[in-house]
Amino acid sequence: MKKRLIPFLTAVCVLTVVGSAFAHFMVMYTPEVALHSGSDLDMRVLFTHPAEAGHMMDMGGIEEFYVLTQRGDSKVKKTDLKGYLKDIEWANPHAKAPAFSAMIPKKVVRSMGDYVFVMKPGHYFEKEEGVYMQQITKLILNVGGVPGNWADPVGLPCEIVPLIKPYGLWTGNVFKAQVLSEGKPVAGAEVEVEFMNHMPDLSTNSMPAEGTVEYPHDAFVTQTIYSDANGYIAFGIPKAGWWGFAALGVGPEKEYKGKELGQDAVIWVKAVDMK
Ligand SMILES: [Cu+2]
Repeated sequence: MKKRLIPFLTAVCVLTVVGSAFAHFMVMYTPEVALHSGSDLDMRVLFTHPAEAGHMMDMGGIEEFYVLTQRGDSKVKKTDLKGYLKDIEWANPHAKAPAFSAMIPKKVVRSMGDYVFVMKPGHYFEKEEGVYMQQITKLILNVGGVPGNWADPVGLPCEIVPLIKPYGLWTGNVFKAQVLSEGKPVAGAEVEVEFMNHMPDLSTNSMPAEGTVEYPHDAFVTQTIYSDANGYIAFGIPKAGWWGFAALGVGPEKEYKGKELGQDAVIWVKAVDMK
């Protein structure tokens, strides 16, 4: 779908392409993942199609939200963050849905090292396909440049574990990672990759109608890669900004309320241009 269509056409497109050309992505977002020093973190959690700002979905609440903090050889510290969640409505130009904000105070993000944020949403029912979806999502942030547990599996039902420092990516780097289900590599996992084409606006809790990338063809909107025999994926990052990776249906739970469940593993990374 071409971007910057007149609003009426865009609305029609959204109605016709939902569930086909664009991928659903849980988004856990804060503007910066490489921090010089500890500070308050303004976060948002929403369920959308990041390549096009129209469609929003109700994630069904949040079951788990926490951060694992670690640096050097120190012990991993787990901090529950559910108490910081606030209900909001995320309103894109053509759709809105319940979402969450969280102002995580500096006392949580104070010391140097890595911060692995984990968010497990509730269940979303995709009516068109008659299936439930649950995307367990990670976002990894660093304070002060001293590395920590970014390459360690969290131990989630399913997850994408980076093999390249996920908060220090240049444009053009290859993002390499391993897809795990219950700690074991998943061979041949289908992984969807999307660019955050409409940057979230934290002041209005919305994404702008205008994207930053023009797609020449629908095939470019959602990139698809497969994990190899040992569960590894590799993706050359072509543009600065935010990139989401979703390994589809790799989680161990396959059913919810008598219906098929797709349990996905999602990770978000940010790439920066060399200047
Ligand atoms: Cu969707």
